[in-house]
Amino acid sequence: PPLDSLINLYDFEYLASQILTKQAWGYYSSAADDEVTYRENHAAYHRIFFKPRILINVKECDLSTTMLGTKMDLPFYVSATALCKLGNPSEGEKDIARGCGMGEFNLTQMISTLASCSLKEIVEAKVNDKQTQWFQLYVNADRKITDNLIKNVEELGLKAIFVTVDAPSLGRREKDMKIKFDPSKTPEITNEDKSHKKQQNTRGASKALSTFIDPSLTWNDVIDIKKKTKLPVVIKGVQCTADILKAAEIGVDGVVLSNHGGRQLDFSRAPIEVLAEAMPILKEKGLDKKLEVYIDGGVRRGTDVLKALCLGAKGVGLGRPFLYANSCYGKDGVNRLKEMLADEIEMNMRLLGVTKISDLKPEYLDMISLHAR
Ligand code: FMN
Repeated sequence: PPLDSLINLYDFEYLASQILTKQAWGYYSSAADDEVTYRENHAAYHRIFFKPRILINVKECDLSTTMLGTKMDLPFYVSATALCKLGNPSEGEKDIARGCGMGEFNLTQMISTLASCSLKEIVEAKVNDKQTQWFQLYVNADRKITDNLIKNVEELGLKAIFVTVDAPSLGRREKDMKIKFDPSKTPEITNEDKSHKKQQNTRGASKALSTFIDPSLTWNDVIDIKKKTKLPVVIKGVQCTADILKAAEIGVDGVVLSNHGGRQLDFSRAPIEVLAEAMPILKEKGLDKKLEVYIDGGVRRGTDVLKALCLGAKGVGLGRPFLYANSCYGKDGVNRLKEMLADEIEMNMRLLGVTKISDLKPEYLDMISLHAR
């Protein structure tokens, strides 16, 4: 169908379910076990309501904000997803870079360690020099590989490192497991060694990728990474207040509240619930100024983004929606999805009676039902 006949993020998902290969759909859409957390990530947003203000001049509305010291046009970003070539075989992550830089707004792209284009290719695919890219780091058991990656990331001008910590082993993703992993049909991972290519006959792409990740990672490794780079370091995959406080203590620049889109521990709580619990505590301790809090998982509407921002998130990440848009329409799909979400955010900000991101506050929310799971 023509791209302009799609009107929301769910339309991309439905189309992807119809046209992607079984392997791509299985890997992209799957989540852990019974997928309870996957559903809850989005469902939790449905238990928060707004308290809009009236009779405010909302003619001019500004979506720009700052993340990790960089000015951003939009308060959301593309979160890291492995293997973008499964759905967009020729262009993969490069088309995400292009779509992010097209049109009125630049969007930030977080690039996965398990990307299927080389980091250099993805950086060179940017279409204007105001675009920001971040790097998502899986720490390899061989720390030399990790050190080289970090050096490469700095040289190529990426703006931050997000260390993923919620995947000491990969969750049980049964949709993906049902499809036998065929190395010859799977795009190369270009940033790392090629050990997954030797993995014959494993069940699913996830299982094959898991060889990259060091399960012995601890807080000390993150402290080491922080020492090794001048770039901001953010811990991705934090799931409770105690760990946010610990992250602040070791001096990282931020955390992403995330359960990996429900792909890891099933029955992890929705990140929006963790955010609602943690922010008042961080504010009370004055740590909200020291540490930026990001969130991802289940974000599918402009109103989801607004709720997270009201609760104090600095930025909101989306994974699958961009994979689907990129798989169905390449860079144009990525750009369209970005515009759709920007439009939804802008329109709903007006209806809420707010004209800039920094004015979004918990006072605009009714949280009474959040815990009524
Ligand atoms: N997170 C990482 O930190 N590194 C990855 O390589 C990575 N690959 C992913 C691959 C797929 C197919 C999906 C769906 C998610 C992946 N994630 C990865 C998690 C995303 O960064 C993000 O946390 C999650 O997708 C957010 O949930 P959403 O898909 O509901 O937006």
